[in-house]
Order: sequence, then C-alpha cells, then structure tokens
Amino acid sequence: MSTVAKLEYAEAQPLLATLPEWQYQKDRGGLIKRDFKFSNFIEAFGFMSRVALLAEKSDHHPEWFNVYNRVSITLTTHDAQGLSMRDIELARLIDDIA
Ligand code: HBI
Repeated sequence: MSTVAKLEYAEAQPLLATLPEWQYQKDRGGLIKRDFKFSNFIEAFGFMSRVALLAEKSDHHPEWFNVYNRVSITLTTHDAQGLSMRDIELARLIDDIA
C-alpha cells in the first residue's frame, strides 16, 4: 500500500477556503463533498465522463452518486485514511470542468 500524507483539518482549512463549493466533513478521517445539478441526465453523465478520464489519469477516484441530473461527489483518500492533497487537486480539476 502506498503512503499518502493525510491533511489534518488545520492544514486543510486554508486550502478549503479556495474551494468554497466543497463542504468538509470529519467522517472517515476527513472528506469533502459537493453536489451538482445539470439540465438533464446527458449533461450530468457527460460531466461524469470528463471527471472519470481525469481521475484515471491521476489514479485518484471520486465516490459519487447520480440520479438523473444530479451528481453528488465525495473525495477522500483511502490510502491516507482521510483528506489528502490528491483530493484538493481533484476538487480543483472538477471545479474547472463544472
Ligand atoms: N482513489 N479516492 C481514492 N483514494 C485512494 O486512496 C485511491 C484512489 N484511487 C486509486 C488508489 N488509491 C490506488 O493508489 C490504490 O489504492 C490501488
């Protein structure tokens, strides 16, 4: 198992301030969530496809839930048992796509 540094809340806080759409929760050692709403399923799925390609490229993957035009994304790092820079970086890329 690879080791990834976990971001403690105090370290994460200034980074999270640059990601205002993402909500921090202390569950599972720390995670961030954001909910998206699109005009229809195709728009939502197109967004998910673009995120999937980026996720695969960086080997860091979202947990998500989709119903029709809504997508809820949770980012956390299993290898860190909490939030890491990988989540912050993926959240930035997702914000750019959205
Ligand atoms: N995605 N969110 C998330 N967290 C991980 O720890 C993670 C991942 N994708 C791949 C991955 N780790 C790999 O490093 C291995 O665990 C296979």
